[in-house]
Amino acid sequence: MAILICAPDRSNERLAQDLSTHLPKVDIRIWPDLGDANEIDFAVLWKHPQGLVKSLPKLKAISSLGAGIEHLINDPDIPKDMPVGRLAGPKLAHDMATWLVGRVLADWLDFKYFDQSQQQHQWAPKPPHERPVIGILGMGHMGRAAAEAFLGLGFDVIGWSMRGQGPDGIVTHQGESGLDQVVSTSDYLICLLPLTPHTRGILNARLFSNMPRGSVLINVGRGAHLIEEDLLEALVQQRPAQAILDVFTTEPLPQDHPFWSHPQITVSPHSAALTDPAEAALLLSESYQRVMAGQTPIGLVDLERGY
Ligand code: NDP
Ligand code: OXD
Repeated sequence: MAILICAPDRSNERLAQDLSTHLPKVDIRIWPDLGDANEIDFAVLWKHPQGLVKSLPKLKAISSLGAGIEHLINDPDIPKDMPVGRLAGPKLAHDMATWLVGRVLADWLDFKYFDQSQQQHQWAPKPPHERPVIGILGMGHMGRAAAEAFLGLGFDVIGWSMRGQGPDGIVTHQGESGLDQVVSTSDYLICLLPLTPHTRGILNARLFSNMPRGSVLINVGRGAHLIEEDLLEALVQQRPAQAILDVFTTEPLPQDHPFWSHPQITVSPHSAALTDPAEAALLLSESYQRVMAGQTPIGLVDLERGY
C-alpha cells in the first residue's frame, strides 16, 4: 500500500511529511521515485506527466492536489469510472473569499486616490460610491464562500450556477437569460466557474457588451474562461472599465504580454487562493482512508460533467 505524490511544479517534501504524520503506516512516495509501481493504490496529482497513470496498474483512486481538475480531465489514460477527488477545503475557500473582498474593497473605497493624496500632502476627503452589486458566476465551493463574505459586509450579491441554486439570501440564476441578468446588473462580476466545454471562453465580447459601463471584471476561475482579445476591445468601451485577473491562458503570463502594462488591467500570479500543505495533508489522509474503506475520495468529481 503506497501513495504517490506527483506535482512537478511544486515542492512535495513538506506535503509528504505532513501526510506521514496523519498516515504513519503508509508508504508515501514522491515522483519520479515510484519504487514498485504495483504497490501504489492512491495518487495525488497536479500537472503530472502524461503516461504516468498508465504505469500504475493497481491504482484505486486519484486526488487532485488542488481545486482544479483540468489536468485529470485532460488525461486520456484515466478511465471515466476511476474515482477522482479534488481538494477544496474550508481554508482554500476562505482564502479565496478574503482575497476577493480585499480586491473589491480596495477598488470601491479607492485607496489609490487616498495614497496619491497623501503623496501630494492633500487633505481631500471623498465618500465612496454607492454600495456596488456583486455578481458571482459559479456558486460552488469558492463561489458560495465569496458570496457569503460579501453578503456579510452588507453588499447585494447575485449568483449564477448550473442548477440556479446558491446560499440562502442570494438570488441565483441559471441559463442564458439568467447569465444576462447577472452580467447586466453587476458592478463587480466575479468568475468562479470551473473550466468545462460550456464555460470555456464565456468571458467574451457578447458578455462584455452586456456589462454596465464602468463595471469591473474579476477572473479567478481559469485563464481559458476569458477571450483575451475581446477584453482588450471591451476595455476601450469601458464595459468593463477594469479587469482584475489572477488566471491566464498561458501561465506564467509571458513577459511581453499586453496585460502586464495595461492601465485598466491588474495582474496577479494565480495566487488568489493557494493550496495549504497542512490542509491538503489533512484532506488527503481522509480521502485515502475513505478509499481504503471502499468509499469515494473527498471532493468526488464527475469526469463526464467536467467538474
Ligand atoms: P465548484 O466545482 O465547487 O463549483 C462550480 C460552480 O460552477 C457550481 O456552482 C456549478 O453549478 C457552476 N457551473 C458549472 N458549470 C456551469 C455552467 N455551464 N453554467 C452555469 N454554472 C455552472 O468549483 P470551485 O468553487 O471549487 O472552483 C471555482 C473555480 O475557481 C475553478 O475554476 C477553480 O479551478 C478556480 N480556482 C482558482 C484558484 C485561484 O487561486 N485563482 C484557486 C482554487 C480554485 P452547480 O452548483 O449548479 O453545479
Ligand atoms: C487550484 C488552483 O485549482 O490553484 O487549486 O487554481
